Amino acid sequence: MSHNLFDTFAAQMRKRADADFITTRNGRRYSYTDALTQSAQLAGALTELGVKQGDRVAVQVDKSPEAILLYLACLRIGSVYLPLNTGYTGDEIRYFLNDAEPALFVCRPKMEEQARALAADTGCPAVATLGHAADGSLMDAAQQAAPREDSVALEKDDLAAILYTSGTTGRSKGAMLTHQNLASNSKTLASAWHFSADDRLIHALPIFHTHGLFVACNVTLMAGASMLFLPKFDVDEIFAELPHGSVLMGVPTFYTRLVQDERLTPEMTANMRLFVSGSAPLTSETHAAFEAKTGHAILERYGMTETNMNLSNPYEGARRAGTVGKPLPGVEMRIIDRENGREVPQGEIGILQVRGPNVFTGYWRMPEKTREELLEDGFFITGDLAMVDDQGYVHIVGRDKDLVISGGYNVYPKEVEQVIDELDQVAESAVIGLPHPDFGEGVTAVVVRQQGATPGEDQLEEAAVIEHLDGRLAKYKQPKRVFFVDELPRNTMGKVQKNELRKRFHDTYPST
Ligand code: MCA
Ligand code: AMP
Repeated sequence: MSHNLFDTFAAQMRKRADADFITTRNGRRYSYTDALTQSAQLAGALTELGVKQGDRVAVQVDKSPEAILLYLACLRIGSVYLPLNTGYTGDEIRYFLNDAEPALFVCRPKMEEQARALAADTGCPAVATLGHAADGSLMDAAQQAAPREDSVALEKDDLAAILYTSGTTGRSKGAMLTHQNLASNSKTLASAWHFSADDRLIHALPIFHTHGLFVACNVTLMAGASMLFLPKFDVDEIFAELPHGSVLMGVPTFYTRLVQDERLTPEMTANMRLFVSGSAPLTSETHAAFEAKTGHAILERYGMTETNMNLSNPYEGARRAGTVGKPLPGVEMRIIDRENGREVPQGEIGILQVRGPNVFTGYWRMPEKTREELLEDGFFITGDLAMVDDQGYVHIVGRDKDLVISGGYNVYPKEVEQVIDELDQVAESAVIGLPHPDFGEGVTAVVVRQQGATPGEDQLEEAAVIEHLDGRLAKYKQPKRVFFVDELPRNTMGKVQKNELRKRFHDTYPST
C-alpha cells in the first residue's frame, strides 16, 4: 500500500469533484476536479523540468491557489516541497539553496533575474516562475506538458516537505517532514476540530509555514472542505468574509487586531463555528475580550514546525484561556526537569517533550543537531517550558530557548546579533523580545559600541544599525528599536543576562 499523502487527499477530491476547493475575493474558483487536473498538469511540468522523486523543490512565491496546486503536484511525484518566506532576502535564500540542493527553484516572476543568479551560484539546475495571477513560466510549462495523472507509491517515512526553522546557533535547520507526519496530523486535527465538507475556512495566513500550509490546507483537504484565500491578513477583508465563513485560523495578532474593531459582534460571527489560535501565546485578555464580543471561545492549540500540532484545547468542553489544552490523540507528552532529567510532578514547570507519528524524522543533513533534540526513545525536546494544571490542561509558561516570536514569526536572536556584530563600530549586541501590543513580542537590539567611538558625527546610531540589517535579513527579523548601552549585564559565567535587559527595556512598546 502506498503512503503517498496525495492519495488520501485524492480520494476526497474525487468524492467532492464539483465542490469548491479554493475561492478568491476576485472571483476565481477552483473546484476539487480543477485541483486534480491542474496538479496533474503541474506534476507534468515538474517532471519535464527534471524533478524526480526525492528531489527538493524550493518555492518562494506569493500566496495563490496555484502555489497550493504546486504543493499537491510535488506530493504526487514524491518530490519534497520546500516553501520559503517571501520576506527572505537574497542572502537568506542563498543559504537555503546551498543547504537543500533543490532540483528546481520556483520564484516570483519579478525575482527571476536574481533567482537565476542565485541558482547559478548554488548549483541549482532549474528555475521557473509562478505569479499570484496564475502567470509565470511554470504555468506555461504546465499547459504544454503531458499531465501526470498518477501518484508515485511511497513509504510512510518518505519526505513530503522540508521547512526551515532558525536555530539558536544562527544557522537555519531544515525540518524533514514525512508523508506520515502530515497525514497523521491532518487526520487528527480534522477529527478533533470537527471539520466537515460543509466548512469554509477563511484563509488569511501565509502559506510557507506549518500553520497556513499544513494546519489550514491539509485539514481542509482531509475533510473535503473549502477555503477562501485572502492574500494576507487584513481586518476589512476578514469582516467582509466572516458572514460567509465557518472557521478562521490565525496567530494571536489576528485576534488582538479584531477585538479592537467595533464591527466584531455576535451577529458578525453568527455563521462561524470555530476560531483557532496558535504559533504564539494568546493572552487571556484577548481570549476573554473576543468571547465577550462574540460569544466564541477561541480554541488555542500548540505546535511546532518539527512536530505539527501536539496539544489542543477541546472542541467540546472548556477552552481555557492561557492554556493550550491537552495532547491530541496519538501524541504523548512529558515534562522534564532540566537539572535531573526526570519528569516533574503535576503543577511544576519543566521542559516539554513530545512523541508521536506527527514528530519529524530529523534535521536535513544535521545528524548531530538531530541527536541533540530528537531523543532515542522518540521524544522531541521542544525547548518550551510547560506546566500541567490540576485539570490536566497544559500551560506554556516560557521558553528554554533563546527565541523571539513576533506576530507568529520566529526570530532567533543569534542570527540578528551576528549581522549587527558585522558592523565595525559594534563591540557586541544582544537581541531580545519585549512585550509588544500588536506583535506579542517586539524584536529589540541592545548594542555596545566599540570603545573609542566618541559622540559626534561618526557615532553609530539606531538608524545606521537598521539600515545595515535592511536587505540582509527579512523585515520581520529586524529590530523595531535599537538601544545603546556601555556594557551588557553578565552573570558570573560571563553569559549575557537577557532577563536584566528585558526588565530594563520592558516598557519600550506601550499599548495605546
Ligand atoms: C509584518 N511586519 C512585522 C511582522 N509582520 N514585523 C514583525 N513581526 C511580524 N510578524 C512588519 C511589516 O514589514 C511592516 O514594516 C510593519 O511590520 C507593519 O506591517 P503590517 O501591515 O502591520 O503587517 P501585516 O501584513 O499586517 O502582518 C502582520 C501579521 C503577519 C498579519 C501578523 O506577520 C502574519 O501573517 N503573521 C503570521 C505568521 C505565521 O503564519 N506564523 C506561523 C508559523 P514596515 O512598516 O517597517 O514596512 S508556523 C508556527 O509557528 C507553528 C508550527 C505553529 O504552532 O503554528
Ligand atoms: P516554529 O518553530 O515556527 O514552528 O514555532 C514553534 C514555537 O511556537 C513553539 O516552540 C512555541 O514556542 C511557539 N508556539 C506555538 N504555538 C504556541 C501557543 N499556542 N502558545 C505559546 N507558544 C506557542
